[in-house]
Amino acid sequence: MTSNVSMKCMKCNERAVIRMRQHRLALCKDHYIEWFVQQTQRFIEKYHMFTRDEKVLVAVSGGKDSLALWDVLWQLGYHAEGLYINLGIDEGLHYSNESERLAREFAEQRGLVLHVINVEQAHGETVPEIARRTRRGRDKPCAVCGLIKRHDMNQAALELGFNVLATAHNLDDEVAFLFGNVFHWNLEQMRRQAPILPESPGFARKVKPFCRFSERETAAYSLVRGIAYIEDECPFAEGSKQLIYKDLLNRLEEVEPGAKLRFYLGFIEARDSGQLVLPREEEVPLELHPCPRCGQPTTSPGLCAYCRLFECESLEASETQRPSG
Ligand code: Q46
Ligand code: ZN
Ligand code: ZN
Repeated sequence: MTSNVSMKCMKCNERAVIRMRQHRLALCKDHYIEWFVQQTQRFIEKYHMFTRDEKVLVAVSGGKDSLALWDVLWQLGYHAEGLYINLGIDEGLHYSNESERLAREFAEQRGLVLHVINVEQAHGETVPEIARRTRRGRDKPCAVCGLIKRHDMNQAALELGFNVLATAHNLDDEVAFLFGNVFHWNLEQMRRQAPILPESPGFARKVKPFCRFSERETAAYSLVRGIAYIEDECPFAEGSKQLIYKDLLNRLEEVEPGAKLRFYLGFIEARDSGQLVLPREEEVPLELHPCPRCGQPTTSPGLCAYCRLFECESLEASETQRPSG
């Protein structure tokens, strides 16, 4: 959004509400909504994410990106239902309960179906409580939280009969993730990072229809559509490496508009065309078998990392499930 009141929409000459330097485009409210919805449809088709015959489960956090994604898919006429996972992060801020309230309100206003998983009701402990029992989660619950979310989202998609799981990762998320992977030479993660991860036995297809929109663009869409979303960040996000990378990349974008999009698309193109060669799946064999407790595929010889979280008091949640990317 911009405070430049004299700027005009390039389609109708009305007052523009946003100027996107990287696209050389300024648009009024109505034309911005139209552009944003059409672009999403273009990305869905370009990356063969899903068709109108498929049911899509949208992972909803109550934040601007995920509610915007659900709103756009609803406007485009897709069969999209929501999934909210209440993590029990309520210390001080009532973050989880407030975001659940906003997700429910959004769904009710549009007559949409929202599925809710409550971690504390399911396991008798909140995510921060579960994390505190593990070595990796003692200081910060994010690794354990990510493991729980990935597991629950995939399981819910399969059990509810959805073969497509949509998340609202935006360009800023993707570029920060890519930057971190390059910085640490995490080739395995670089191989998997993509707008779409095809389904495989035991795993739903994962798609990211907003991967080419900047955070500023998704925020502007939510604002002009009047979507009520949780504005607070999760309290545990503070000081994360992802936020530091985002800050660095935003500074770069200021002096070089379009740098983030070029970095992301350049990587995807170089990898997918074979110019950039990363280890292929066959060279990194992963023997998957169903977890005896939850049935989800795992590389672990016994219970999967998720089920081991609930086994005993001090287990380390090693990463044995396929990362969601
Ligand atoms: S919700 Fe969970 Fe995030 Fe909060 S505890 Fe960390 S991983 S920051 S996306
Ligand atoms: Zn206009
Ligand atoms: Zn399991």
